[in-house]
Amino acid sequence: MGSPNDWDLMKPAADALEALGVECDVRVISAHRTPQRHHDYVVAAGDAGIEIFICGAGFAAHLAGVTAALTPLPVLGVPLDSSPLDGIDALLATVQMPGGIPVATFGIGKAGAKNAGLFAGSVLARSDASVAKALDEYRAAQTAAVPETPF
Ligand code: RP5
Repeated sequence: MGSPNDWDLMKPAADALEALGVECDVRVISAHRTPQRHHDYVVAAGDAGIEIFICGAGFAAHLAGVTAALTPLPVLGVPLDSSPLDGIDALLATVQMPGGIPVATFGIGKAGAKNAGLFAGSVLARSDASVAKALDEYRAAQTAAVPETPF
C-alpha cells in the first residue's frame, strides 16, 4: 500500500488471506515517494517466494501499474477511496493500464481489498489443496450465514 493510512482499507485483503491460511507480507511502498524501495522489493520478490501482489493505493494510484511493469508475477490492484475524489481517481489510474502490462483491478476500497484477497486465494488454490479446502469452507460458511428471510 502507498501509505500507512491505507492499512484500514487494505486490511480486509490480509484478513481474507489469513482466513484461507495464506501467508502475506504487508508493506508500505509508495510508487512516488519510495521508488527505490518499490523497485528493490518487486525485483527480489520472485526469489523471496512472493507469488501474487495485491497493491492498494489512492489518488494517482500508480503502485499496481509500476509493480506490474517490474514483474511478470500477477498483480491485483485495489483503488482506495482516500482522496477527495473518493477513489474514482485511483480506480481509473489502476484499471486503465496500457495494453501489455496487465493489472487485475478490483472495486474501490474495503470490498475490493477483500475480493482481491479472496481472488488471490482462488489462484493459489489451484496448486495448493489446503487453500482450496479453506476456500470451500469459507464460501460454505458465507452461504450458511445468509438468512432466507429478513425476520
Ligand atoms: C496516499 O498516497 C494514498 O492513500 C495513496 O495510497 C498514496 C499514494 O502514494 P504515492 O504512491 O502517490 O506516494 O495518501
